[in-house]
Amino acid sequence: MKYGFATRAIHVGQEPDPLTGAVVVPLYQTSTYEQEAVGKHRGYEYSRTQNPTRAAWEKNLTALEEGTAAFAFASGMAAIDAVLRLLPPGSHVLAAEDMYGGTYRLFQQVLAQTGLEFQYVDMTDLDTVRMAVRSDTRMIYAETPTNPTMRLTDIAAVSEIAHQHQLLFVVDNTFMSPYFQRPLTLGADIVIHSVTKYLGGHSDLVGGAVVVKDSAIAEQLQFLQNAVGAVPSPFDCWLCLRSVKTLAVRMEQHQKNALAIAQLCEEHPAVHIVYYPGLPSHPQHTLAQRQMTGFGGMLSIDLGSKEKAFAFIDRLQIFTLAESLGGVESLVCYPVTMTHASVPESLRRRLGITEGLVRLSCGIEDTADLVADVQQALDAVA
Ligand code: P1T
Repeated sequence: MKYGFATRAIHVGQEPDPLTGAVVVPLYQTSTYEQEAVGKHRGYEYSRTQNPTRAAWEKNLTALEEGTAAFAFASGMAAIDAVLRLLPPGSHVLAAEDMYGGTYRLFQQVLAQTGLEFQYVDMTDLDTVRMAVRSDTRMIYAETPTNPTMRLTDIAAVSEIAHQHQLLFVVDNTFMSPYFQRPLTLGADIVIHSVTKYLGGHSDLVGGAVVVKDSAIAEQLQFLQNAVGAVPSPFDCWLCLRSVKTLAVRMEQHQKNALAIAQLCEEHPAVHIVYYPGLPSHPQHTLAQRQMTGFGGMLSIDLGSKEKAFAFIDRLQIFTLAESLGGVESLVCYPVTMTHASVPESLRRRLGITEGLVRLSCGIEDTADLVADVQQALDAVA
């Protein structure tokens, strides 16, 4: 790891094309490759299995997360599904109770039918995690910070618990991106991304990724990527290669905007609770400072009621009401009926996903404009 993050993002896997000197990785929009004779080819047979544009993107991702191999998928959900397929039927998985609603739905409504057993625990409580490990547990699965209430899992501490029991520890690093957090360097075995978010960064593609350290796991994932076939198109990989070059500068501006809005919300009488790990009032601010190099562009606020939440969303001018996050444009989302509709109401209530909760994905617009927009919308509901 000779170079810094931004240099790696711009150059690793993105060397000038040896054939023509093109400084941008060519888009190999092809499904198949000529073979000179049966079985005699240049390393590429079929684009589900290998594609040079995808290979460049995977090489880049490997360098950003400081892993040994990366695998691109057609969506974040496809990436998560591939990782869970590493486990034999009958495996017990300790999963965070606080996760993206789609992950919970995949675990409960799809994978639980295939012989995996999921137990949901409070990952912020290490004793709970320790006590929940069983003889048939094979994996610990967490998202940190969590979507949407920004709770943190102590990656180094949970890695230690996992490794004491020979379990795989998987971290969904979507919210921080590798720019602000690199779980593999803190002990995690597998990192997952919804590439749709900060890595893609422009709300114009859906993608996923898995990055690993261990070569045996890499081999299994490579097999699954080809055998199951949920791969991204060469064009989407090409868009990712383009997007990732600006990841470092984007993340800085996302964070600057989120911090300014979080500070405003903390002072504003209309806001009951602010969830942002960059605020000293966040219960895990010290852990955030220890394991992350920044706090990201996501925050959630609780306005106390559905009526106030709806009125606030309605008043916003720059933030667009939409699912997803991590794009250059600011988005607002209502988790109860949008991203977390698949989570049972009792669990939602316990996690703080209330009718008054609103999630903000702060884009990279001018800070003053976003702050003014949130201020006027809050003033209207105060
Ligand atoms: O949408 P997809 O690319 O398949 O990724 C799923 C996913 C995985 N992990 C996390 C932490 C996520 O937030 C998501 C997708 N989330 C949204 C669509 C959302 O608005 O929260």
